[in-house]
Amino acid sequence: MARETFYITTPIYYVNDLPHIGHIYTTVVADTIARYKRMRGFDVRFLTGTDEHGQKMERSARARGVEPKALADEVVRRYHELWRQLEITNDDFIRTTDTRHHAGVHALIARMQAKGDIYKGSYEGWYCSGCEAFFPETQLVDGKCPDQGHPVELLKEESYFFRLSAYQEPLLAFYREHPEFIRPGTRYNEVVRFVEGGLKDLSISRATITWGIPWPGDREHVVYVWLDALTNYVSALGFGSAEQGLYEHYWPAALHLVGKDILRFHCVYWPAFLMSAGLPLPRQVFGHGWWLRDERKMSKSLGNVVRPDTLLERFGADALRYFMLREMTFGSDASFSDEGFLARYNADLANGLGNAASRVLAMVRRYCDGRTPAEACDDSALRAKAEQVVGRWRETMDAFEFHRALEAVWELLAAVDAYVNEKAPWGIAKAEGASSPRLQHVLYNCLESLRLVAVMVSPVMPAMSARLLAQLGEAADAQSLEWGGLGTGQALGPEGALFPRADVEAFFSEVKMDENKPVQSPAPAAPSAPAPTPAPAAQLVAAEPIGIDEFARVKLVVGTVKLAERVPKSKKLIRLEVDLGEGAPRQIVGGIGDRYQPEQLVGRQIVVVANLKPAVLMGVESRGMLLAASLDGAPFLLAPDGEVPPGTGVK
Ligand code: ME8
Repeated sequence: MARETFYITTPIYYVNDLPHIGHIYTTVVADTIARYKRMRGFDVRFLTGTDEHGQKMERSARARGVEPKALADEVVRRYHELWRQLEITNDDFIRTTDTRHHAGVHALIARMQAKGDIYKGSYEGWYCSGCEAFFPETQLVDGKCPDQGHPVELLKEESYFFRLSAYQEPLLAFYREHPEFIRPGTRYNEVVRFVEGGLKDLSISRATITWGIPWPGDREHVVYVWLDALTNYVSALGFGSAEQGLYEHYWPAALHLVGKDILRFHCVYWPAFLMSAGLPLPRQVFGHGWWLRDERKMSKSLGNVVRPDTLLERFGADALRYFMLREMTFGSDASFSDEGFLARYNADLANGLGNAASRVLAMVRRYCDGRTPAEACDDSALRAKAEQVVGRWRETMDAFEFHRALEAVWELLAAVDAYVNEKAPWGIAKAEGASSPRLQHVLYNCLESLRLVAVMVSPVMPAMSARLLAQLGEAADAQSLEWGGLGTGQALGPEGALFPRADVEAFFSEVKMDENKPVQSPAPAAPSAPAPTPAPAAQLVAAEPIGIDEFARVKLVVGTVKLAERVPKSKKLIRLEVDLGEGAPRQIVGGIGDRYQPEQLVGRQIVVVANLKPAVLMGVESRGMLLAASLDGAPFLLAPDGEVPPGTGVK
């Protein structure tokens, strides 16, 4: 029998700036659902990608002096890298600059034209380039865009229009017949109210920008970026091309996963376009909440985003994925903070999961010679608890209640702990010897519970799940959720802490150092003339120009490193004693220990900011800062081109 298909998509992300935690969130949730559905036997297709056209992109590229496509290529490279690090299992990655996508957009427009839904007119009104959306004057809030408070500008241009007004009633009828189309329920009500309020025809072309898909048959216009972008969901399946097999197999989508900021585009415009084109509508749009910082949505335009690099680098993809799914009630807003992350990391992962696993595994090594007990045991309260948790996990995963699914799994971990305390295997070993069947049964029950935990967390923490399964001697992709699946008498795999405890103090002092570095934004160098060699992963510093006087206030000097040693308990920090020609050497702490060994530094000349206010880093005072080029977070020390006396000025 053919397996049921499950086509899941994320929004395609703008490439005017680097990805942040919000983009990661949607993509990680989509990946978790895709992995879960695959586990449940669905024929899954998972799409993500990038939205590369439009006014915002055209302007961002212009401001950096580069071509939009070059900026897009650079940011897309970062997206690919990030999705690889986060173990995202997308089957395809669509870019709206792909030729296959253009074909899909033209095919959709042709169908809408054939239906008589497109006409030419003149648009006059307000446009928000932050949201790439038109707003009637009555909707503006304090003269700004009502959705996100971006500035708006008055547009007056010739435009093609889509008869959106004709779809008000069909849309309302569709929502009534398919209440599951919009989730969660509160968002369903918002959308219905919005449509009941009346729909105006929608401008779907732009004549004053050029960075877009040319309007079919009219070179003066490009396609409005949202009509362009939404079509990705079908163009990625080959809609509009000669090869439509994937489209026929997977469309309509089972789930468009989006943030609540773009619900209207997905629940009003997109179904109306599809109705006009005579194509089936997606089965569900889920609008999740926002990660907030200081009570405001984190967004590139607001400049308050959390970039994932530090957390990912220090704690790995699994920890970040876990935090996001456990902390946010899917559908509601939540606050993102490093403190919150570290607290959960230590409590749930290092302590809860890590300790339970290492405690049980250590006993099996000790009492069972490092092999799973030879005999399974059926009758225990732990088995009843595990089966109840598996049931709840399935129900809550099916309902996309990830935090509750994880809560259930952690209940099982707590039950394992309580069971160990109650049964006291060490007591049994003492009284009855290590070969006691009772001892073997108790340990089997604990191991089997851990195996179920590993399988249940696999959609969220794939790498950790594989590691724990390997430690239990199981295949890394074992998936059975039936009690008793653990092999008997099999050798345990390699030891090792699943999540080493985080030193919160060390983390914050190192992060503070990183924050002193300038914020970088992507921009390929060499604007127009082709460079003979490609510019290195070029990132221009987005900074305000300063005068020479301001620069002169920074005292840069050359110093010779006399001593270098690691700061205890820190991965990155190295304490240096540097001769700056002042008599006594200066103590400077640098975050360069990832790339340099202390012994490589002694005798070397470096460049130092000599008049920086002293700072204390992990308890060590630093009286200056060394300079290094930073490539993807890795430091490359700066030095003069030939040896100069210590204290020589740099200008
Ligand atoms: O809107 N919290 O792209 P975009 C949670 N190109 N999720 C967030 C978030 C936050 N603070 N900020 C962003 C676009 N997101 C269009 C989409 S689709 C045809 C075109 C996530 O780069 C969330 O999924 O602005 C949101 O919908 C998406 O990023 C917006 O990304």
